[in-house]
Amino acid sequence: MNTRHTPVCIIGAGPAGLLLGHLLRAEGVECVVLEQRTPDYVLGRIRAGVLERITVSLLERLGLDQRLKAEGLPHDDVLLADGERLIRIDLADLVGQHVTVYGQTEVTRDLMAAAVPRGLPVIYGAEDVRLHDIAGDTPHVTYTHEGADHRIDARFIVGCDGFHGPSRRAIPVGIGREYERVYPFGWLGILADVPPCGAGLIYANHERGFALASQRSATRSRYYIDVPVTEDIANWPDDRLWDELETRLGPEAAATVTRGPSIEKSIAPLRSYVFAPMRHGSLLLCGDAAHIVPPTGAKGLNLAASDVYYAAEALTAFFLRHDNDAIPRYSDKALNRVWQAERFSWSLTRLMHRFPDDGPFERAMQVAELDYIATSRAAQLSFAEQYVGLPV
Ligand code: RFL
Ligand code: PHB
Repeated sequence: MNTRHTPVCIIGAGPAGLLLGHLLRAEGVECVVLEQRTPDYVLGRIRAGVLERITVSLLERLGLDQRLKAEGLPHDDVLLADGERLIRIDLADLVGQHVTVYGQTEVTRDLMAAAVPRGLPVIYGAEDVRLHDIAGDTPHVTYTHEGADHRIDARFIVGCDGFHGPSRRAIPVGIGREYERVYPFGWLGILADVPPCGAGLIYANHERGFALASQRSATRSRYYIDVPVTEDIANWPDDRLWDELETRLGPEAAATVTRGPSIEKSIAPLRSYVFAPMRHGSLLLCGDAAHIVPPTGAKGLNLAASDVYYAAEALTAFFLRHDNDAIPRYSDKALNRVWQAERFSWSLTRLMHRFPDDGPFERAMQVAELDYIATSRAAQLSFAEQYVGLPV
């Protein structure tokens, strides 16, 4: 068994794990990141696209924002379509902020490229990662790598290993509580190298279902529609998907859609989930390891970034200022923002999707809420404040 010691062992090299690793390294706190997959596999996952201020500011703070500044697309507004009209929420006018469209893949690529130059050790292909003795002050992690057994002794372990990783599961049953809502549909996404729809970011609630128009760059589009969670992707050849998207987005937006062959197409189930508390003993959880939001509010990656902000703050207070109170405060601070984002994502999902069990009353509630948003500056302000992200 090869054993090494490090103050912080981070499990998972997705955006949360890499961002935390860089923030700790920048403060001089040593850490090691363990990732079960290969770099190519991690970069192959097409996920988030909309960055809030907190995510952008952490990349700025690390000086890893050159490509983001050059290629990220600031969006001053977001649109809600209800089959008849386009309701424009002017983020810049309402709250003086914008969101930035820059793919999660690109964020991860930038963080990955800086790891070696900045001395952040990331071990890819770490198999059978297990957490031990997390309740006390001397936890350790075991794993195998290229056939050999390894052990890392750490003062803290941070679980950034996503919803299916081993960290959250290492917490004994009965210590935490799970809050969950599973939705009866998934999002069928398509990525295509065609110019994006001219109207910008549009969330549409059409009688045939939900649609979202987004983008990755001036030449790459990302669209979604909702489908039953049991749907087989083989039923959705590109032409059928483009037809359905155009119908659901409505004629005004559809007129600016450019079609093209898909370069990626997949179905993602929708779920709301929170595990609380987000710390047990020497284990802290960050990002999807602790919570999932439906993608409707574009909050998942941004919540991972705010968790990491709080975790880095607590860990640096512990190691650099010998402040023993910061770690116990981590979970409450992080959860405060998590619950706000959970509520927003859940309510936007409720507003913009046709649920199979909904009747005329539920539909009337959607129409009333969309009318309120369309006509009230106060309603738009509330939406905008949450869409650009509440302060950390
Ligand atoms: P990740 O990205 O899942 O990374 C976890 C990492 O841990 C590794 N891992 C392990 N490593 C070692 N040992 C093990 N046993 C391990 N098990 C797992 C994994 O291989 C992986 O590398 O979690 P992280 O870092 O917390 O990041 C969270 C985000 O990825 C996620 O919240 C977002 O993608 C959600 N999301 C969106 N978020 C936004 O903020 N804005 C968006 O516009 C947005 N759109 C989306 C989304 C998610 C989607 N899907 C597919 C769920 C759109 C979609 C369709
Ligand atoms: C995306 O571009 O992938 C995207 C945009 C907005 C969302 C979710 C995903 O709410």
